[in-house]
Amino acid sequence: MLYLISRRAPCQFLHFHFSGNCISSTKSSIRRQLRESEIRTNTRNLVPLDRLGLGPKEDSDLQAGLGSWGGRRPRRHQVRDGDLRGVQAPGRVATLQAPGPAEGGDLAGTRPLGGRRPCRHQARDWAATLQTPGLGRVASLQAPGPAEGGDLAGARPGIGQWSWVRDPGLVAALQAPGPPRGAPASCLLPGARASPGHVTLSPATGGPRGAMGARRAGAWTALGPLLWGCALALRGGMLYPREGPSRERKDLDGLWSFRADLSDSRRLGFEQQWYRRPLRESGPTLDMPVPSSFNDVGQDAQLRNFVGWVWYEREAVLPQRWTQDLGTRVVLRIGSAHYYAIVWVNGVHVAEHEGGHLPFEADISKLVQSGPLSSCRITVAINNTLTPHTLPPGTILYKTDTSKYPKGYFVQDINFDFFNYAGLHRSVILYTTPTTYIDDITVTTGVDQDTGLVNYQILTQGSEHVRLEVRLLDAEGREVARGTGGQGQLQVPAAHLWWPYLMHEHPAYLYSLEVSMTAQTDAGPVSDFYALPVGIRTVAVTESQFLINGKPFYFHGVNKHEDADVRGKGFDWPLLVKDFNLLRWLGANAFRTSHYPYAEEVMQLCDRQGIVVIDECPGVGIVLPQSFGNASLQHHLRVMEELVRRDKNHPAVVMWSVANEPSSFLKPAGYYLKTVIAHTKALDPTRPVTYVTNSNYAADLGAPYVDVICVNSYYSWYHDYGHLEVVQLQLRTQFESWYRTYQKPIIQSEYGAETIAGFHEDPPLMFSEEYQKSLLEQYHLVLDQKRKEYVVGELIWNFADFMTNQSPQRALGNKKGIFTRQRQPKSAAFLLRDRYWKLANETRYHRSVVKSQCLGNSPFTL
Ligand code: GCB
Repeated sequence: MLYLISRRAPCQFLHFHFSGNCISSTKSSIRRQLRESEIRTNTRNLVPLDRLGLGPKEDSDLQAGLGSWGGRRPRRHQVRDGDLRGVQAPGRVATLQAPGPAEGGDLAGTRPLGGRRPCRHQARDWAATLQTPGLGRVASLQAPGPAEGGDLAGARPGIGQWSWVRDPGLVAALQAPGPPRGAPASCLLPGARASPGHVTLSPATGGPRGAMGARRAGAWTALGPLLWGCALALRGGMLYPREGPSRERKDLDGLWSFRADLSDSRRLGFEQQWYRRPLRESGPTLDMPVPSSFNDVGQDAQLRNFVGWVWYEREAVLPQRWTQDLGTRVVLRIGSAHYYAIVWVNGVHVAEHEGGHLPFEADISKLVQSGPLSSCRITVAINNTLTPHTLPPGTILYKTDTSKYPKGYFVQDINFDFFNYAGLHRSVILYTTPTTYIDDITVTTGVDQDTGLVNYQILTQGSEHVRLEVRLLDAEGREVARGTGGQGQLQVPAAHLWWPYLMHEHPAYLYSLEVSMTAQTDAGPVSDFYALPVGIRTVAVTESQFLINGKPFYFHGVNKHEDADVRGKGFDWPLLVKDFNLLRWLGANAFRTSHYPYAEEVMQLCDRQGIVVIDECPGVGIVLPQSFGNASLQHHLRVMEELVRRDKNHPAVVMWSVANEPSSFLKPAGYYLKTVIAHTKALDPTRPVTYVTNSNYAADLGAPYVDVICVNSYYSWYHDYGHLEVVQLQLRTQFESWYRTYQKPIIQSEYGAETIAGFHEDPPLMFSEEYQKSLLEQYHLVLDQKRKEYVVGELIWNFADFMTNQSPQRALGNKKGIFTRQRQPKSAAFLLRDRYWKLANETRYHRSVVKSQCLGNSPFTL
């Protein structure tokens, strides 16, 4: 149910750097690089992926990205330009893509749709919701007048007609027919105003800096029920496995058997069906820790750089009840397998999943309950090959010059700047639920005066006849509200809001939503129980501010990586706790999950400590034209669905980022980014959406669709090397150009300098600790001016040094960390620490309260 149209910026200059080989580039050199890459990607793909349909898709994909859509019929997402686009979402919403160019028309007046020219498709009895990109919110619209026809052919046949409006840059969500869930056919949020391409909260509505406007809060009360009702429903939930009265959990962390398929074809494992018997019977195996990347634990360069299929296997002993009680559902959950995974249990194929960084599951009850065995053998084959259509994309380069390379030689080429670690990166878990169970919970929150509003929607599986009860408990375990049924709104008088770290005396206040389900089934009564942490907070964006709970929020934080010695991207509790202690020491209140979703445990800690998150999907390195085609787009939409499904209930997540540094100046990028952003907004109408750009403001084709402009720049590093004196001028120009063009808040989402810890040079020279500090200081001078206007955040690149591919530009990885890879501070960490605590003192909400929220001594005093 989305409709978005761009205001295109004229293409003038291009500023661009490829991650990893970062250089600023002229337009022609970019074209040359792209041409070369194109030639490279036309080579044959890695054979084993063909088998999975991961190999190169039809040429039409590229065509599709460039405007004509051919060949393959998309599975769920119709992404044809020139047509309405429908997404089958059970009982809920569908996505409409507007054809052709925008016709304009302001969103004037208070009457929804008033003053605007409705076009082709109108509907009579459809409730429509209108997403305001500047707000990350929704207002409800009632379709005007009599229907003029226009079926949504193909999308939801027979259901009815659709209403949409042409508003540049506006996202409209259409609700399936039937009574809108308790929501009044209201108008735009009071005080919202619209300009082509952008709808913003006027100061009068948002309240003066600092005050929660009563009218806006009132709108929340009215719109709350609609808000959660209009999010796209995803098939199947992905609740984090928690133990409880009705659920057990068994972690399969530890040593697994491991074997890389070193055969030339990389197919040996499939040809010999290694999943049918214990892996050790197929040949020599290694002990492999899980969670961990496989790359750095051995002494073998071949394994470190291996591309293709690796095989993991582990026996799991199951409690007797799991295998004998047919009322128990046993689920296998893999937290992250990079990149493509196939899973067998006792030799039976149970799951297949594309993409790292996100969990997937298989119900294995039947398998484990069908025989006498009390154990099961879990086999996981993982392929780390990246193609132009994976996320992140990559290319297999075949080196065919036999005077230089052995026969069949190939390497994995990537356009992103971190090592392509692979393996079982997060825990593999077995857990149980009853066979009738709570499948998913969606919570959105609002605030009306001092009353907290908790809107919930619960999905169950297994029986139509369930009874649901919800209780909201405060941090002391006292019940503060209760409700019944699959959806509703809980009202919490004098609510404790969830505040970011350092913004409030008691940051990160969490309630617990306790959901109880009971059902009468043929086998007798069944009950399930799930407790979800809930933070009550609002997020909004104006023309120049990012508001949390109606107060201006300034992101002073970091970009991170999941990266450490030996374990690579493997999840590790001590590392996680150390990183959070460092963040608090630093006075950081935010980070971006550059450049992929982090472990669920990381997000939980952010909720608990008040660290605000810009949640980024693995859309990094999308630079080749092929990667903007149909196949890539479909996959990207699916990844966003998985990400939103996983992280939607985290109060710490305040914005989605759909990509990092895509070639947003390429022609197909506008449509591609527009579609991914619109889809993300449909999935979650409560949060702003962005992507991170390094394109020139005048060339970027996706910027019209984002709520917040996130810009990366490396002045005096990737160009004007060593010339710190130009940083201020260039940075000021950057901010002013972007703001003049878009009037949206801006985050400096990356800046930094490579620094080898212990290198000292004064006057500063590149790579010395002094140079990193001086460069940061130059940035800070401009940030201090612009944060008084419209810059709403600064995120240093990077929190810690991290591993990359080998290249002449990288001395054992990327060294832009303010901490080393072993988490020891460089001089810049102290500089940043002074700054962040100073910023915290300036921007915190409750001025009267002075409390150190840091673990050690802190300068957080009045
Ligand atoms: C960037 C990328 C990041 C790189 C960084 C660098 O713009 O977003 O992935 O690591 O630059 O250090 O070059």
